[in-house]
Amino acid sequence: MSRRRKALVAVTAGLATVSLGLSFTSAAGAAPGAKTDPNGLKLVKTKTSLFGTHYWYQQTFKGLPVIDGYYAKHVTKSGTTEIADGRDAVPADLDVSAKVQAASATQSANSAVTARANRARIAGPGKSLTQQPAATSGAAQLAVIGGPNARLVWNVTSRSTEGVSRSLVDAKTGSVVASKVISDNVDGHGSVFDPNPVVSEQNEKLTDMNDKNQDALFLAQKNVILRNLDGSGKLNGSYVNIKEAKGGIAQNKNNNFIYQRANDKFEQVMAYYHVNQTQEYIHSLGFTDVNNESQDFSIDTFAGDNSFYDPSTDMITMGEGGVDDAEDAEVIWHEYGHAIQDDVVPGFGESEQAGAIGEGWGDYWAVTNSVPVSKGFNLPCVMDWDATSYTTDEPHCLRRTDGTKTTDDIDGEVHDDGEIWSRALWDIHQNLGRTKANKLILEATFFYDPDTSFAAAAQDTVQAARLLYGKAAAQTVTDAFKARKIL
Ligand SMILES: [Ca+2]
Ligand SMILES: [Ca+2]
Ligand SMILES: [Ca+2]
Ligand SMILES: [Ca+2]
Ligand SMILES: [Zn+2]
Repeated sequence: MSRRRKALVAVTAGLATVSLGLSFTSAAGAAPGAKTDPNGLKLVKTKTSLFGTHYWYQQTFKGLPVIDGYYAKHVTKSGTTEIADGRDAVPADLDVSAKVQAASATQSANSAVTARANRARIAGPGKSLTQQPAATSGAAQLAVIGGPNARLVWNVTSRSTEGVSRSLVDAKTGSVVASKVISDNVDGHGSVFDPNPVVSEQNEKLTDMNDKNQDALFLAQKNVILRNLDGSGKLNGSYVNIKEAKGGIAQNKNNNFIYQRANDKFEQVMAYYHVNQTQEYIHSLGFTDVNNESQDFSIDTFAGDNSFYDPSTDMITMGEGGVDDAEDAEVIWHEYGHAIQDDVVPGFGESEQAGAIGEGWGDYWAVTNSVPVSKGFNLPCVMDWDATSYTTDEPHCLRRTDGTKTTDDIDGEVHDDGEIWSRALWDIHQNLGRTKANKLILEATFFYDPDTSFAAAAQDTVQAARLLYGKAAAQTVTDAFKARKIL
């Protein structure tokens, strides 16, 4: 967008007239030379400095904000007033009824942002062929551009791999007038358990001690880079948004989020890091539309020893009973597994067997995400650290993915029956390898019915294996489900 020069300044003392150095037209009829604040200005902020008070106004036109149109009044303690006038002239007859719908403007804006982000990657250093996620966006707002090309626009805020972008879409013609990155994605620093202290320290004797800091647990912490943060100084980014948290949301303007486990903010960092990791992994498999959004989390806000995904609010709540659930990445990944299925198959889990598939998949997703960092330690054991609070046998596991249940053992409880499903997935993982297994299982999920059965979902999985990797792989997958008496 081309902009004309801003900030013509008039200085007055006492009651002298404010002189505005540019011609200005607005429906509200503010005229040059007005003694008081011109109409069409909305006070947005008042700041106090050593010298005085600073009033910042947004220029408006027929109630809509004028993009980049500002007006500031600096009133010093000695009684002088200084005006910084950054208003743009808007023709009084400009029509402010949109011809283009908000949704279609949003779509155009997101396409422009996605295209630019992709060009930047190809041109940039260390070019990567990994497909990048498309831009997502918040609500579109009507606004006005002033100046020589005055027009009505939709102001669309989008999020992409480049960060947060602002696009202006002509509300009459639908063309994208301007689009720019207003805040880059940034890297932060954090400290986490990965996946949990029992596994990383290979120590089944560790205990919670009511969330106390302990040397052994401090040693289990690992310093990590927190990628894809939006730069707001909060744990908010492309794939994760810590929306609510006991004791308040972690904030640091330099994006440093280093805490010990007794600090509840540690769990916020855990959720951010491990969900970002798992989304980067999903993208590395080629998927660009698997819960490809900033997943909301509510951390340590449930006193019971349970965590849950609520499809009605699209929020994951992490409980703090026993070991704080978010101290174990496998609890985070299990819940995220539910969010994935709800995103890919709207309303997923309507039948008991679909519910069991959800639980089995969540356990499997926890385990497969642990594989790269677990050095082979008790891989099929689910939630090794969280389970120290409520199990006595070693290894401590909430459930396992290498059980021997078959459909003969169905008891109608989704977590119990989920072990039938997770074992089949784990066999596929063991026999075809992690990458192939996760690619075909994720692909198959897109074909599930919300009220699917073990057998129908197994058929979808066999079909995905056949199309991706051929007959032999399909046979391996079939065998895994046959061993569970699913097929
Ligand atoms: Ca904790
Ligand atoms: Ca717990
Ligand atoms: Ca606790
Ligand atoms: Ca584990
Ligand atoms: Zn679950």
